[in-house]
Amino acid sequence: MSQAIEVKVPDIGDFKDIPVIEVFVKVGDTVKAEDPLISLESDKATMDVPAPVGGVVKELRVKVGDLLSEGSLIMLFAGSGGTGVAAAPAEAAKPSVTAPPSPVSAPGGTAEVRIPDIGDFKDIPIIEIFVKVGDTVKAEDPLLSLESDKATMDVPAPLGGTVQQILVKLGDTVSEGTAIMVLGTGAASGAPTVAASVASAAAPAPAAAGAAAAPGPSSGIDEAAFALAYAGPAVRKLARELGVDLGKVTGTGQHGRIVSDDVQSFAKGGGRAPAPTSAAPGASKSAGAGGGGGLDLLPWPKVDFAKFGPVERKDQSRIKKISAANLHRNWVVIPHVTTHDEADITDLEAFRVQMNKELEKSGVKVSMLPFMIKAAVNTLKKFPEFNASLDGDQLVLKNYWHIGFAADTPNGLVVPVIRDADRKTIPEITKEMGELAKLARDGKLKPDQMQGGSFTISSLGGIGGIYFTPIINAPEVAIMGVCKSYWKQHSSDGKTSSWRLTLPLSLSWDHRVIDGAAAARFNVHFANLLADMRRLMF
Ligand code: CAO
Repeated sequence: MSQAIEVKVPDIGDFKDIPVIEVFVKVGDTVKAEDPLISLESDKATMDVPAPVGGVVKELRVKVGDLLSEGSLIMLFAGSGGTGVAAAPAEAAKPSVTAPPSPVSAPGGTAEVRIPDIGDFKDIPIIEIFVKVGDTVKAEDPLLSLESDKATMDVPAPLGGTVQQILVKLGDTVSEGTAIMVLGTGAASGAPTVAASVASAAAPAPAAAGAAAAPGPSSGIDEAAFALAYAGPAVRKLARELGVDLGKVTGTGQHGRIVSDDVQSFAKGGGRAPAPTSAAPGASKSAGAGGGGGLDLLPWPKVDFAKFGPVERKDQSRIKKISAANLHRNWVVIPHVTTHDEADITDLEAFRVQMNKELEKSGVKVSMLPFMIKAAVNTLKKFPEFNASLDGDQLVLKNYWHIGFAADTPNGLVVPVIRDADRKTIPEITKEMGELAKLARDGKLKPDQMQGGSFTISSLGGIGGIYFTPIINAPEVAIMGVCKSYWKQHSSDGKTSSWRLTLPLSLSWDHRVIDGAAAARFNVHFANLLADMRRLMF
């Protein structure tokens, strides 16, 4: 016959009098070993206390709001193991700890830092370790970076402390729960006593191409929002099981914490994460039959190319893989239309050459692109729906003018952003562009240098071509593509003509937001500005 087991709060370091914020079980419930029983939350961390062994809950000794410390009795438990031994459950179970969103340091002790919930990603290689033994880190400081073929994720410190041990090395592959470091977390950091497994919310960093981080491989869940949601490990697990996108759930717990009831109500209300749209070529099923939602494509042709001649295989670069996923999504989701036009830049080119002579000593060499950025800002002010993003049925009109520019790098395409281009002079934009383009080529652009763009210019002017169809950099709604200027004979009356330096323009726009007439007007205004920059003053 089984005997009652006292389940007590295990060793939780220096945490004392911590309020119970959630009780996951009730009397009569059958639980398995490691199932979460209660959740505690201090101002420093949230801890789920798991069942030390499987069994049936006989008596609950705590309720929400009670203050507990190590050794406090939580519940009486009829163990299912049949040994009759009141094992020392408190020793067996380690709480799993999630740092709350506020960047705070933990009290004394040490904590083992584990890879947090990173969605469906598994066996992800470590591409960078930002700290070394002895370093002091604050909560949220990045500890290391992981890179899957879908996204790059920085794993931040869940709490402040000193790095005592690094348990992994570059190239190691890790998954959720892998122990990566031991942090000394305060005065008592010399003594490695607490082995709380610390699982913080990772913030997957949008890695490239100026677009949002790629979603997880198959869940249809916004992994970045999921990782950042304010919820403990048990609630995260429940959300995974129910397919709920935590980022969309409103927390009703203390400080907006998401509790299991929130997840359950969300799921009951039909709030499952939407099924993922296929990013793989031709991988979609025939959802089209259900009402036109899917692409209903033929399977992607599988060809043994070696049958036809020698071949080599080469992995796509990280940036290429990320931009491919983003470009594919943008192309498939956004109804693109491209309107072509041309600008007479004869006078502007003469002015640019003149200015470069004058600026020679300063080392600044201005290309055509900064003028286009200024012209774009002015045009966007006149046509605000181009400086916008769609959010459901609403258009978000931006009162800032952050202009992205596509930069070609040895590893692929990235889109650095010139923030507040409206407030910068042409030489300032030139300088910043040069710095950002260099960082891009060296692979050193930081995510925030590629974020926040409200409109993008893609210039192939230094290379060639006449017209092309740039793909919109979602969630923006338009992109200006320009190619190489060339001399072309123009006539304004059909009788006389002159040779003019002509810049080909290709404006792609989202037809859900913009109409053809507006796009044509946008191009005309933009071209008129380039033809005579004095118009910027009007
Ligand atoms: N017509 C004619 N010449 C042009 C021109 C144009 N529209 N635009 C630039 N040039 C000239 C420049 O004046 C410069 O000439 P000099 O060397 O004689 O001074 C030369 O071409 C090289 O310019 P640049 O490319 O270094 O400078 P930029 O400011 O025009 O562009 C950058 C900077 C980073 C945008 C560019 O280097 C780049 O990466 N472009 C590619 C963008 C891209 O790949 N887009 C495609 C996206 S879709 O896949």
